[in-house]
Amino acid sequence: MRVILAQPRGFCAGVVRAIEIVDRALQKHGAPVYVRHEIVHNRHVVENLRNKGARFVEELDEVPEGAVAIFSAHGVAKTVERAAEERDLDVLDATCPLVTKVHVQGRQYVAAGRTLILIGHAGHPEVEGTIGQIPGTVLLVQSEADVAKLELPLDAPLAYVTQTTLSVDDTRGIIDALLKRFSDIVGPDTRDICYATQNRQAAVRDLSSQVDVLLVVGATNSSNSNRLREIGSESGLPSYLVADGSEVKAEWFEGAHTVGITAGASAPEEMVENVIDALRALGPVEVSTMAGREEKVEFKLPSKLLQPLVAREV
Ligand code: 0CH
Ligand code: SF4
Repeated sequence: MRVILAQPRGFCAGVVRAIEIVDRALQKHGAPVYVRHEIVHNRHVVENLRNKGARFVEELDEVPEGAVAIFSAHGVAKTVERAAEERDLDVLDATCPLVTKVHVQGRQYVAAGRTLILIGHAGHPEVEGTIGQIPGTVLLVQSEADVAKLELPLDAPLAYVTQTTLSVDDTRGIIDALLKRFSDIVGPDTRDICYATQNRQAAVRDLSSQVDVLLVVGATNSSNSNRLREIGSESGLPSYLVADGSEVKAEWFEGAHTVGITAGASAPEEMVENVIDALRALGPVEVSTMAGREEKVEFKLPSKLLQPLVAREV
């Protein structure tokens, strides 16, 4: 069997930064440090940090007063920031700077007197965070059909922003529907969909034309990983989302000569290797990587973590 790896795949700059923040917080403060929500949507990443002393909670009332609390890469609402202040928590914010950029953009549109529409998936933590970062009403739109249901004057001053990990193609359709229906609407095109999401989607579309089966390494609650699997399916390929090699099933590869593998922005490369090992258990495998775009994006750590780390007394 031939295996072709997508390029780029796996960790993005926001995920690298978020994990580094938890690691450095543990080195600086010692265990435990508290992380609100999975730092990124990946069980292996979470388990690894838990073993080092991170404690994962869903809400801040589970964090003792005065403790170190880290916000996940997906961002949080203003109410969460305020709750952290009230509990006197030592906050480290691992919100991806590209998610924060959307928050800032949304607030600017509202300050300019526009009603804000957020294109995204209901219930996703990034969507809850973005809605909660904008003063006033934010209207959530999940599909082109939702655009038709918006009860707004057709000439109302509107603006839109998007979740960072959506399908570029679906979002384009929703934006076109908004521009067609409303006469005074502004927004950032599909550029709120971050560089990593866009690059991984473009690579997997390219890869889909070269393989018989597609495996996406990622978690079921990872938005960007699900979008990669959908692109495989839309290209007519049997496409499967797997957390690791233990979920790979032999029957998926009957009659297949070439398997494509990509990984969501929150999936560690070790899990890609683990999936390749699972394929090796089925028969000989020849692995190559497609030619693809090189990514050089890096984000700065919070200034609190930039001081050189001094060895802690034990
Ligand atoms: O794709 P989603 O947003 O579900 O998140 P993830 O899988 O944790 O990947 C990292 C992206 C975090 C925020 O953009
Ligand atoms: Fe940031 Fe994009 Fe990665 Fe999300 S997927 S953490 S927005 S770089």
